[in-house]
Amino acid sequence: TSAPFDATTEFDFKGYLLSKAESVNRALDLAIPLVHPKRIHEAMRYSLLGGGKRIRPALCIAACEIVGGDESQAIPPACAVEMIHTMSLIHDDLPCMDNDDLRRGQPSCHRAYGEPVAVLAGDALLALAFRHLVDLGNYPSSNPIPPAIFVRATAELARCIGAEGLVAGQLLDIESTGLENPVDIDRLEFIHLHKTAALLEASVVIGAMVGGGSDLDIERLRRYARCIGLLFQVVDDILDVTKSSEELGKTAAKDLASNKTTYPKLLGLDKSREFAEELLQDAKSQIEGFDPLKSAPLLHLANYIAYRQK
Ligand code: GRG
Repeated sequence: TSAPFDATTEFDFKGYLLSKAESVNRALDLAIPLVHPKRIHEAMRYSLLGGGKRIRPALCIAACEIVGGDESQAIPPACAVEMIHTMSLIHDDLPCMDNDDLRRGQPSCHRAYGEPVAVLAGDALLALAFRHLVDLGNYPSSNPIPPAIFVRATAELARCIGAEGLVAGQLLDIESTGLENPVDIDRLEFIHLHKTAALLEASVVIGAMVGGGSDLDIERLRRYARCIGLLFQVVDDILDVTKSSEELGKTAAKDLASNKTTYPKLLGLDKSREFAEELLQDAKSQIEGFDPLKSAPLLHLANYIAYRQK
C-alpha cells in the first residue's frame, strides 16, 4: 500500500523524524552519566541508547509544536516517555514476563547484565523519567512553563502507565496468553488501548501540555493518540498475517505459537483492514482544526503507523 497523496506530501517526514531523534538522543545521553554505581548506569544506558525508532518522543514534540510550542520545551517530556518505554521493554523481556533473549537485535538487558540489574535498571529509568520531566534545569529559561503544567503532566504520565494504564494492559495480555479460546474483541481492544496506546497518549498529551495547549486541544490530541495506538496494533496483527513465513520475526512466530488473539483472527483480514482505515481517518479528523503546516508531523506519523511494512 502506498501512502495517500495529500497537501502535506512535500513535508520531509523522514528528515523530521531523524532530526527529532537526534535531539532526543543527545538529551538522553546527557541524562545518564556513567557515575557510581557504574553497572546500573551502564545497563540503563545500554537499553536506552541502543536503537529504537523514537516514535513516542517524536509524537511528544510534534504535539507540543502543533499547539504552538517549540521543540526545546518538549525535549524533557520526550526523554521521559522514552525512558518509560525503555523500562517497559526491559521488564517485558524478563523471564517472568515474555522471556526474550533479544531486543532490537541485541541481547536483552537481563541477558547482558543479569536479572537483578535489569529489574533495577527498569526501576531506575522509571524514577529518572519523572525526575527528568519536572527538573526545571532541563528546560530553556527563555520560555518558562508554569509549575501547574508540571503537576498536570506528572499526574497524566503516572495515570497512563500505572495500574489503570500500561500495567493493566500488560497484566491482561499475560492472563490472555495460551488460552484455548481467543479473547473477545472488547478484551483485545482493552489490552491494546492500555498496553500500547496509553503511553502514546501520554506522550502526545504531555507534549501538548508543555506547549501551552488548551483543554480542547489536549482532548482532541488525546483522541488522536488513542486511535493511532490502536492502529499500531491492528497493523501489527495484519502484518503478521501478510508477511511471508521467512519474514516472520521471532516475536511473531512466538505469538502464533502462544495462540495469541489478533484482529484478523477475530474479524478476518478485510474487516481488519477496514478497521485500520477507520482508525486512521478518525485520528486525522482530530487534527483537522489545527494549523495545517504545524499538523503535518502528526498527520505523517499517523500515515507512517498505518502504512509501515514491519
Ligand atoms: C510502565 C510502570 C510500567 C511498567 C511496565 C512490562 C510492562 C509494565 C509493560 C509492557 C508494555 C509493552 C512491552 C508494550 C509493547 C509496546 C510496543 C508497541 C513496543 C514496540 O514499540 P516500538 O515499535 O519499539 O516503538 P522501538 O524498538 O522502535 O522503540
